[in-house]
Amino acid sequence: RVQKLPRDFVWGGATAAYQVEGSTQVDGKGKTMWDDYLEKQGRFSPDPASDFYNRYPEDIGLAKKYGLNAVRVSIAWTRIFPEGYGQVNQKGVEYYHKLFKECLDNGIEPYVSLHHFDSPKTLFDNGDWLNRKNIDYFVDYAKFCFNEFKEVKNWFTINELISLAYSQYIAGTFPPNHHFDVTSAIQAEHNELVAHARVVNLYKELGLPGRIGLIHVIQPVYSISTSIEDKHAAKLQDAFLNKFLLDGTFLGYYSDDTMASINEILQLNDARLDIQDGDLAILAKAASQNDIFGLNYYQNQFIKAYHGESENHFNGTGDKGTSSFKFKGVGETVKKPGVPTTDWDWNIFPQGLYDTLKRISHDYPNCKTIYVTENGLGYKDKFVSPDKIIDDTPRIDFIDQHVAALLKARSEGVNVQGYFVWSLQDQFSWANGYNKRYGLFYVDFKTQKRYVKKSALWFKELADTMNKE
Ligand code: BGP
Repeated sequence: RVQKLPRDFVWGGATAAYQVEGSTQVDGKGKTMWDDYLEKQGRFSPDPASDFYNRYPEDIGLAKKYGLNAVRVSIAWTRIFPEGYGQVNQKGVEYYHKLFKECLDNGIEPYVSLHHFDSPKTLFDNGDWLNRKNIDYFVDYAKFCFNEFKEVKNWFTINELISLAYSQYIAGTFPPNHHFDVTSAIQAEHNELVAHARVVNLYKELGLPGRIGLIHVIQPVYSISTSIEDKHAAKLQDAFLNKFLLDGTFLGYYSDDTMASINEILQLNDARLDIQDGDLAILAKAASQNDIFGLNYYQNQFIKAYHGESENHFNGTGDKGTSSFKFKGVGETVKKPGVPTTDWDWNIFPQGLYDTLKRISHDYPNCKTIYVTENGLGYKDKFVSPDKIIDDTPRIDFIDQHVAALLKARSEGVNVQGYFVWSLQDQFSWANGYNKRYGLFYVDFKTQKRYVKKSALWFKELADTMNKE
């Protein structure tokens, strides 16, 4: 068990605008790529989600009461620019000023992302990140936010570039639901990296006093066996999921080793990547200018070689054992006996967090200060009665093991300064809906009442150890 947190450790809870705010159609908000899609799909609605648009004072109050000193929130691009560009929506601007004030008045530091999976519909319809014009619009939006929200001192450009590209174009679980469209996936990642880098360069040119970075989710990939074939599969999958993006962010170029793997994947899948003149200079300039890195970590992957046609099944319902993923010429994800999994088939593997922290600090000296910006357990929490604390012991065990892995890496010199649990309160999950809960606080989505879970009490206990000798 973790006994004590380091002095001045950032101890936070994470949210994302579209997953908590609700109020998707009010006060001038523009549509995102999700609104019509979810309505048509008919499985679940993003309204009212956790009604954070109205109930943020209550949730920030809970955060404070249970010892948190930071929250991650994102700005909904379409509250600021309903069309993605052009006319500013003043009501959206006011909302975020109020939210940040509420945080700061309560001693909670807001860590703010500009893009968390919620592309404006107008831009999405024109190709989203595959359209280079999107990069310009994103830079304009970022510039507006930097000038407007001076109270924010910690910025992240984009959340989880791989998850967005992968879910949109490989797994097919986010709109526009392409399957194994490798060209689009790799191109979207590259274009998002350029967008991130341009925003970082702009932030530094403006001489702003805060810190800026981006967030990657890392899924470390382990070969299931010692065979040369399986090890090669793991190397390819790692390049595709992790190394391409880490190189682009912190080296400012894609190393020969990375490109050898990426080119092999592209060739096998009849795909290509277009790097335009000037892109690499932009990446190179930004690489050493990131102040902070947000690492999201949930799980690792075990891989074995696979040469058949690509196919996958996504477990978005919590029916254990139903997921599968086979990527032509790359590999197939497999389970490893002895490694527990969640109901959604995610491995529970804290060692992967330790390995990832060590790897990044070793391989990427430009990555100076790390925060674990998401980690947590999707779980079917059971509500018993209003006066009973909800028992989520498996979540406490999960967080405890991961914080221990973080502190071990830190004790060995990795500069990791904080931990944000996913998530602050129960919220909407993109491809899973509402039965996959992550919060420290239970939300009854019908009444919007909040109830404390055992994990919140545990969080508070550890918070109290922070600044004691
Ligand atoms: C990350 C995202 C979050 C969040 C979380 C849990 O990839 O940044 O937005 O949803 O994963 O994932 P899920 O909701 O699919 O269980």
